[in-house]
Amino acid sequence: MRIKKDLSRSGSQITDPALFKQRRRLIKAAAGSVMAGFGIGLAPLAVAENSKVFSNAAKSSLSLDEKPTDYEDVISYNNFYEFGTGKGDPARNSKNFKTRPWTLSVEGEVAKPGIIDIETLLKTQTLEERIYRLRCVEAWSMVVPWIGFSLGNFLKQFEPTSRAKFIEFTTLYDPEQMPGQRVSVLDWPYVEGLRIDEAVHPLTILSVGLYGEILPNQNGAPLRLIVPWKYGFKNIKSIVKIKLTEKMPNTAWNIAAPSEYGFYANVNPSVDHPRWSQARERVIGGSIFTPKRKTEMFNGYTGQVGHLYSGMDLSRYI
Ligand SMILES: Nc1nc2c(c(=O)[nH]1)N[C@H]1C(S)=C(S)[C@@H](COP(=O)(O)O)O[C@H]1N2
Ligand SMILES: [Mo]
Repeated sequence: MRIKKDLSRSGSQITDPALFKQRRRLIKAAAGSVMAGFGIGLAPLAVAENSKVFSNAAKSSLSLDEKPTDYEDVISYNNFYEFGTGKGDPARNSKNFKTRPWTLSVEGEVAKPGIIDIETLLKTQTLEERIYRLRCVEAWSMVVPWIGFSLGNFLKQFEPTSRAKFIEFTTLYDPEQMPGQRVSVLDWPYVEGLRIDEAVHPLTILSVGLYGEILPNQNGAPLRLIVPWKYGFKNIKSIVKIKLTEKMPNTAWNIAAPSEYGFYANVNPSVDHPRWSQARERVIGGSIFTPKRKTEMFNGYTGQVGHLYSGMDLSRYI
């Protein structure tokens, strides 16, 4: 169920530091209630106006009914090569990353291209909480309560043309702020892409927050993609440009290692990465005794997205 909200009143600005500790406690409490299955989502987080907390995000029916990974793990175990290749680097090196002012350009095969300010975007989109598993191609996974909005709904206002077959996303290029971009581990800026039917699927969201708060820098502030049936690298962070295209766009990891990373990158336990198995995944936040879990086809969404790939050989179109 979707609930209409007035985002102009309960919007999302900057946290009063005094609220920070209280917010952390509330976040923990909210996580507990999700675990207990009360389904009250983030309702307890309505702490104040002008806080960094999204008190207005209704829990989506598309959410997994699962206990999220601990907040501390979600914000300290990251892949964001712009801030370093170690899992702890993004949290350490993105502290001063400036996410305001920030604009998103929507261009290419659209009748009405536009540049939209992040604050306008936050005020005009219907935000929801979606608990989704993020499954990294490195064979680990975590469950995150994302805050976001439907990419398909968002795109409508730009009026995609009939030639729009694909969509290309681009991360900010700013080596001054992003030390990783001074090293040529990837061909910067990070780019990603989806087929248009994947992009407008109701499961696909642009995320602006997690655990009820504004997206931490290391998780891709202020705006990142979440496509829950695909490997983590599709979920491009800190997006500044969305371009609708006729041709299949390049993707950062496909450019870097075409034999290892294809365009589709659907979670698929039966297709190994050339250097390791994808059959099982390590659960982030577990102890060394926590058994790995079985990887699910399409990360568990076969019923919702399997039809998008009917007739395609998924061992070839990786
Ligand atoms: N711009 C950019 N986006 C990125 C990455 C990156 O290095 N740069 N890493 C990807 C990978 S490999 C994963 S697994 C996810 C990790 O998201 P998280 O840190 O929020 O868990 O972000 C993806 N998005
Ligand atoms: Mo990843």
